[in-house]
Amino acid sequence: MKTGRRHPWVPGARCLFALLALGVLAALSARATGATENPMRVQTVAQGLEHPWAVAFIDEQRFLVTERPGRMRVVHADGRIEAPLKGLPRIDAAGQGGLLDLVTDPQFGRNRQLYFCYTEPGEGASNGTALARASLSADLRSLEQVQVLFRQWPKMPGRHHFGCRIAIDGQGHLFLTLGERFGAMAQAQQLDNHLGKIVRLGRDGSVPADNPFVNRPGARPEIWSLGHRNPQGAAIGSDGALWIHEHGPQGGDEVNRIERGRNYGWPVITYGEQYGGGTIGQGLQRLEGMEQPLHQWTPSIAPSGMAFIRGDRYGAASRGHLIVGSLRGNRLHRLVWEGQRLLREELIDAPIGQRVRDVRQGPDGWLYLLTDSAQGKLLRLLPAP
Ligand SMILES: [Ca+2]
Repeated sequence: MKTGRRHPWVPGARCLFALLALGVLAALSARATGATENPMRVQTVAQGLEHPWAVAFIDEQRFLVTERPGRMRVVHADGRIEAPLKGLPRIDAAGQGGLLDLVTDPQFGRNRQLYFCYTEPGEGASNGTALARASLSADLRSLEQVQVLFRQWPKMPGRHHFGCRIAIDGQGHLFLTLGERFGAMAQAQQLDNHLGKIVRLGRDGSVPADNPFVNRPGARPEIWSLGHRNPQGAAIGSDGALWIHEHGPQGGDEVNRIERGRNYGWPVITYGEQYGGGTIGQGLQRLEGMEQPLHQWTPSIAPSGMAFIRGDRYGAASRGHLIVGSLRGNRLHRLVWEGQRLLREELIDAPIGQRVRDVRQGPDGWLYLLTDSAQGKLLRLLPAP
């Protein structure tokens, strides 16, 4: 009997057509966003870190990790997490503030020195980003000779936009990114304060004589660039320059290559808008005398942490690629450059599952990630098998 019997091929064909249609749609949408699948895998090195913010490297077996509530710990490659180091200064850990970035000195193997930035409490309810230098004790249990090298001025009440990424260039200069503290965005355009600036210092905290505004009356001599919002990623490129990214408001997250004395525009120009909609200022995206970002993300990805791939761990073709963490998408973005021109952007498909706070390359050549949660992880990023 034929009636009532459905040919077994028919539902299979429907499924096949549906899958094909989905595949075409996925390919089109990937092309539209410039994003392609880019599989990688992750290994968990350690877990149970409370809102970890920055990772640095003692050697190939030991890490230093900051936790935003105000702790710095030694973490071992086998996953052991030590008790917090003693000797940290007072830290105002609330909102986005706390113990934030950390880098080791280029001569760390000899001098055991490191630099960290944090939210320093001030008078009343005020606070501000500060940068300190310290030595790691031989027994790895404490920080010694802690010295504050720089304090953002003015301190302000609030819990937002501390910036606080540190990078050291090939000449040994320290760069520190500083947010505009959210309530004072117009100050990012003024040279008489450190809000919304990047500063450049000697590693002893001194002001280099060739900083751009040292001879300008009323200007803060530490300033290297101005017009920033809240930069939370910084790395030195293979061109020797400082590259950063910064959070936009609603949309308009940016990648910038920082040049001496330049104005990066916030809040006069931006590709973002007010939270909930509406222009910022006059709603300008470009203005003479203000730098354009090399790349911008609208909608925002909430970038945090970045590293340029050096060496061949991920294949020679990956050298120079910029890997950016995203707090919003629980993932990584890969940016491929030709000089300062973005050739393409890809999403890295790796099972991270939490907000990415930091991205660094270790002395072993692997990239390490921190995930920002109450049970944060230190992850190692590996090529897909
Ligand atoms: Ca800008």
